[in-house]
Amino acid sequence: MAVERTLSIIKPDAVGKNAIGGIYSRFESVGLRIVAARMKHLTQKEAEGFYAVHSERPFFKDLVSFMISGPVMVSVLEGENAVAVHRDIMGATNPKQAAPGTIRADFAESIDENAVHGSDSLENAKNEISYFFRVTELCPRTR
Ligand code: DGI
Repeated sequence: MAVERTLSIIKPDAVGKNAIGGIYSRFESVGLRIVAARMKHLTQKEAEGFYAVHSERPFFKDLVSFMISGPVMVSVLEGENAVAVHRDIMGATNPKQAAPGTIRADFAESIDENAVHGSDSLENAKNEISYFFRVTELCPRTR
């Protein structure tokens, strides 16, 4: 299996619940390494740009308002099969359908405020990482 990188966002609801450490523990417990991280309060333009693929969806406006309602923690996670491993531990988009023990089952209340984002393909991961980080800001582990 290849070593991959994926983009994680801990969304404003989870940051507001003081759950950054709890969610980072979930990443580390499955072997995902945090190789870049930044806390950020997204601007409306940044949130709209990040979710541009959903711009025609009925929930787009609410999604953008939610994403700018408080700071987020944006991170790059690295590990074997990182994109799929991260998606698995996040759980389903709707927390009510998320498997027990997943991040969304344990930290999220609703589909509108679902605690975390994770890239859904390697190609999207590359684009999403470069949306937030320069190559020189990534810190591969040396030990
Ligand atoms: O990759 P995901 O975050 O699991 O899901 P996605 O890329 O399909 O959608 C991005 C976000 O948009 C998702 O985390 C929550 C919101 N969303 C997606 N589908 C719906 C939705 N929000 C509402 N209210 N209703 C939806 O059907």
